[in-house]
Amino acid sequence: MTLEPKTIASLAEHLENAELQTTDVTKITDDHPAMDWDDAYAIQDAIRQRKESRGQRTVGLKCGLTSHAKMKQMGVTTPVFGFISDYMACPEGGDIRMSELIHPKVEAEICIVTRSALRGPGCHVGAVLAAIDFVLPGVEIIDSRYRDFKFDLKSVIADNTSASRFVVGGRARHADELDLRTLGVVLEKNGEIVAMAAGAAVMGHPAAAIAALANHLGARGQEIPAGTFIMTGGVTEAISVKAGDSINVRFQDLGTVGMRFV
Ligand code: 0L1
Ligand code: MG
Repeated sequence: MTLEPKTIASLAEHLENAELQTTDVTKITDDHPAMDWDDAYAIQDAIRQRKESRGQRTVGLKCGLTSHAKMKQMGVTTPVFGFISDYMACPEGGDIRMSELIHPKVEAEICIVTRSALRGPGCHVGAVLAAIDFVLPGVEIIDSRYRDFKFDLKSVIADNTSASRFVVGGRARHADELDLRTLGVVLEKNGEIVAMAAGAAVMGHPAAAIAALANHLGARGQEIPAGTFIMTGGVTEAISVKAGDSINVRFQDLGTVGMRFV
């Protein structure tokens, strides 16, 4: 780590204020170019502690930048990991208020809930499949606090990987009823298809994203506990939305997840 604890705390406050006040900021590595990966995750952890100390519960984990389409869109080659809080959950088929967001984009994501704990190093797709309780379809609404989504990986990790809102819906299924690699996803905006992909777009298999998360946490002496809700990352590139837009995502064998931006 290169940053002092007080700098980590003040960057966490700076980024969380940007989220809560719906204002964009410039990427934090501009002022802290020597910041390393541990600093970035320490700032994210400090944001999580700030939320939890106000009574907001952490209700899941997220993998980001896990598909080639997303990596290409953002010009990166490494996945990132974050957390989601209770207030980020929005009802399926409901309205999402643009006034609470800066410049949201939507991502269609295959989500899972674990039945048993997963711990790296050495976690792999087989171990993940054995640990999945059920699979459900979701949409993540990302909203980078950085102006025009201009950031580098360390800045975006510190900003809790742009986590903002999420919607789950459709029909939960057991993993052994599905082939997560060939599971098709069609994303519609205002009734028109704007993106489509299959589960394999996510690191070859969505379970590989969860294995990467377990290995990331394992390197930090942590695990994915049993009963954890995890979003495996957008299968396609992220799609910008504005007030008045309706999003509907059709997941093969899992049903549909929809929402409207108002
Ligand atoms: O969930 C994601 O893939 C987002 C990761 C952060 C980068 C972004 O804001 O696009
Ligand atoms: Mg995402």
